[in-house]
Amino acid sequence: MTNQRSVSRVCPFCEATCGVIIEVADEAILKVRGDREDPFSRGFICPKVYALKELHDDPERLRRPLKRTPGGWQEISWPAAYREISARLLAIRKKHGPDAIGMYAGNPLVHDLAFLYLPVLGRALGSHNVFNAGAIDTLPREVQTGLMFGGPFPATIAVPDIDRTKYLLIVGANPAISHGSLMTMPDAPGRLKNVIARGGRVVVIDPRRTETARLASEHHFIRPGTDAAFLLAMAQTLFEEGLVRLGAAAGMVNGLDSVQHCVRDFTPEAVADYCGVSPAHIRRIAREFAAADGAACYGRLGTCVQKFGTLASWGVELMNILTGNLDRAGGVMFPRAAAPVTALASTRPFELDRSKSRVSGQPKVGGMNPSSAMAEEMLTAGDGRVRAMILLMTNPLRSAANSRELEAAFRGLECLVAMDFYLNETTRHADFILPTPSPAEQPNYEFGLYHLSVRNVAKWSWTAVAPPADSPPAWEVMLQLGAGLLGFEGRQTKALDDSVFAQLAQTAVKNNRHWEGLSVEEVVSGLGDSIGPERVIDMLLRLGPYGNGFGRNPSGLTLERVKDAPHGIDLGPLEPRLGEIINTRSGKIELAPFPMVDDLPRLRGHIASPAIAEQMLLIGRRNLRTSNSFMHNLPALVKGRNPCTLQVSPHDASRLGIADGSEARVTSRVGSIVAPVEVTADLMPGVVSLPHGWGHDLEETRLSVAKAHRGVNTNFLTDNQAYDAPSGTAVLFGTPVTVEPAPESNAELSGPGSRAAGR
Ligand SMILES: Nc1nc2c(c(=O)[nH]1)N[C@H]1C(S)=C(S)[C@@H](COP(=O)(O)OP(=O)(O)OC[C@H]3O[C@@H](n4cnc5c(=O)[nH]c(N)nc54)[C@H](O)[C@@H]3O)O[C@H]1N2
Ligand SMILES: Nc1nc2c(c(=O)[nH]1)N[C@H]1C(S)=C(S)[C@@H](COP(=O)(O)OP(=O)(O)OC[C@H]3O[C@@H](n4cnc5c(=O)[nH]c(N)nc54)[C@H](O)[C@@H]3O)O[C@H]1N2
Ligand code: SF4
Ligand SMILES: [Mo]
Repeated sequence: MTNQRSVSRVCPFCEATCGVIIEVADEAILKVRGDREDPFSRGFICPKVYALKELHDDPERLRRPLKRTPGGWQEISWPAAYREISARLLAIRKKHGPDAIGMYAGNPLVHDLAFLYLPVLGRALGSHNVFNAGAIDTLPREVQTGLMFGGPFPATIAVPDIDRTKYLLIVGANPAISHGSLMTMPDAPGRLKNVIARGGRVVVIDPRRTETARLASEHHFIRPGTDAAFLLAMAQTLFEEGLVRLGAAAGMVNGLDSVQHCVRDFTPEAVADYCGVSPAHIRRIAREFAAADGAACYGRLGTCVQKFGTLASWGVELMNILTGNLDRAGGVMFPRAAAPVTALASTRPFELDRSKSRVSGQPKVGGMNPSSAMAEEMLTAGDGRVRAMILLMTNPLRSAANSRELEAAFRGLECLVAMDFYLNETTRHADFILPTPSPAEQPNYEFGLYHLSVRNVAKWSWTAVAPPADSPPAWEVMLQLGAGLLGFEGRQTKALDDSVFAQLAQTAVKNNRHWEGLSVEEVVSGLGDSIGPERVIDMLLRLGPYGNGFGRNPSGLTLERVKDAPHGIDLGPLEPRLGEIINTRSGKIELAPFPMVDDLPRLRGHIASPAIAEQMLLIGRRNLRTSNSFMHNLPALVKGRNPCTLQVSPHDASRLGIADGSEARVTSRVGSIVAPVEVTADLMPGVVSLPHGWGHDLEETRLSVAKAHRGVNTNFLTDNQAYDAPSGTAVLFGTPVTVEPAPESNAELSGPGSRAAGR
């Protein structure tokens, strides 16, 4: 008898949290469709959603642990894997100390409940060599909001109130394709169109005329890496023209005079040539922004993974604060998460680390080294050298800057443990690959993203199909790896989890501000016999602002109540709550923190340097149908035209003598690759664009579909020594390159790694 059912959940493949219905018969996924009854997404989905089925069905997805042996890969049992891994790691730690084992977690972990167990594993590891994946993504924003509001991230991120705004200024983000980031909103294209439909404006600032730009009221090209100057020139205009109004932030800020002083020389005229945006446009956009009845400035990767990521993020925030749009309907607002994960975080105000990374002195944040320091920390001898790594759902040999150097570094490790379900470019170096179930086989609650959503919502994701009987979820694997490092290898998961939970409950009760008289014992006994992250989420929901307060508010939320609403619960539009957010030492929003002020001379130096304007700059590009590097083995998502092309403007193409459809060699300080050329007027002259996550040409991987759609790896070009000074974030956008025609014969000389030659 077939057991047919419809399972409701949230799609885990980007930050939009679209509701989906998965049609299942027995343990087969028949179909995935948008959930029209989801109050937040109302049926919207994008093509990536099919990866729920395709990933599940992929015959090359690993289902059992693999161990490297002299005779090749060998399947082993989970208990054997835990036992052998703990023996190997403990031996390395005994000989070389705790810093000899590093750890690095990638993007998909954010969408897995196991993310809650990352600090647990981190503590068991006790190493200074934890590497920060934020340093190829969100870190400048984390540092900027941390310094201004006091943290913790992500609770201090104010998101555009997109459903009410009258003016949305998008600087360096492409939500029509990415579907939003640090801004959770299903149906980004629809919401953008609605801003215009209600008489508002959407203005896009981007070196590429993007899919978002096409939906917008207006688009301006900008030279990569110059946004900080552009945004500070708008702030200067606000001061000069008497347009500064603090609104809800009045009386809650420090340093307004300092900001005025800092931006005085960033006049629109002084920065226009540098940015490639005319002074008239800069002034007009600043005036319109200030005059709008609700305006929101939003920046994402284009203002983060660039030369001045922290300053550009500061500029974005200043625009919102100086025009009174912080904490205002139609401006930018702080979501109120039903399960506030920040209850588990430190309440100490955010500070930048004083120590730097061991080898090249890159900035550390939150005790973590930036991902760009990974290779050198493995390759450079001395105390604290990394000799073993634990990777959690990441493919740094395709996603991190200067991935060719990482290749050598990973090859030289004494032990590599990768929790991953593909044998790919990175995991091929592993000694143990630990595949956790496919997303459809696991429950989920997007606790992190609901801190960033444009409406307050709560939704449980149900398991669609049962995982194989002996296939532990990622949180259990992490718990067992941690136990192994503490010498508790072989202990029962429940016993381990109870002691972890007791600690989490202690922190949560200590941080609790909602409910009087709550005790740890009450929390622990109130959650009965449950286990794992579900128990943690249940605690957070009960303790949270809509919670039942462990009986103090009987009609409030519990996990059971959330589960009882299969399509999700809408908790209403964003509401003002600035007073609850500020967590700085001064109790005020710090408008001019010293790390920003101290970085201004670097920006002024860049503006004054004449050579800058001559450089050809490489930026990235995202693909609607795949996410980062791990969906390229799914036939439905990679069929059709090759998206991995080098986009070049017609002006540059004719100047350089490269034709559409030909091949070009692109060379940076660290590497050189050959890529097919697409000539398009969508690119600003002086800028070329190549997507990331490709370059699947290595024999040893088990990715036969991806190999047939290999593309080239742009991170052979990005430079791990180029980073944003305050945060240590890699410059992935704005890499100086030379571009030249690639004669067929030259291209054939290229070595492994998508016809790329190291230099
Ligand atoms: N040049 C350039 N580089 C970039 C970017 C850019 O724009 N330009 N973007 C950067 C950004 S923002 C990010 S977030 C990073 C992303 O880079 P990564 O964090 O490395 O993410 P992915 O490339 O998607 O690799 C995810 C890995 O996790 C595995 N995986 C996926 N889902 C699961 C799962 O459910 N369980 C298990 N066990 N394994 C899973 C996949 O097999 C894959 O190996 O790339 C960064 N790199
Ligand atoms: N379909 C799809 N969706 C995704 C992903 C994916 O791989 N595919 N990845 C997910 C992840 S991990 C993330 S972090 C988000 C990212 O979400 P977004 O940041 O919205 O995505 P990007 O496409 O990287 O957009 C960055 C934009 O900045 C522009 N840009 C580059 N350099 C500069 C600059 O110096 N200044 C300015 N002003 N603009 C610049 C680029 O042209 C690009 O349009 O997307 C997520 N969603
Ligand atoms: S936009 Fe696409 S990838 Fe993102 S959650 Fe929705 S369906 Fe999934
Ligand atoms: Mo990302």
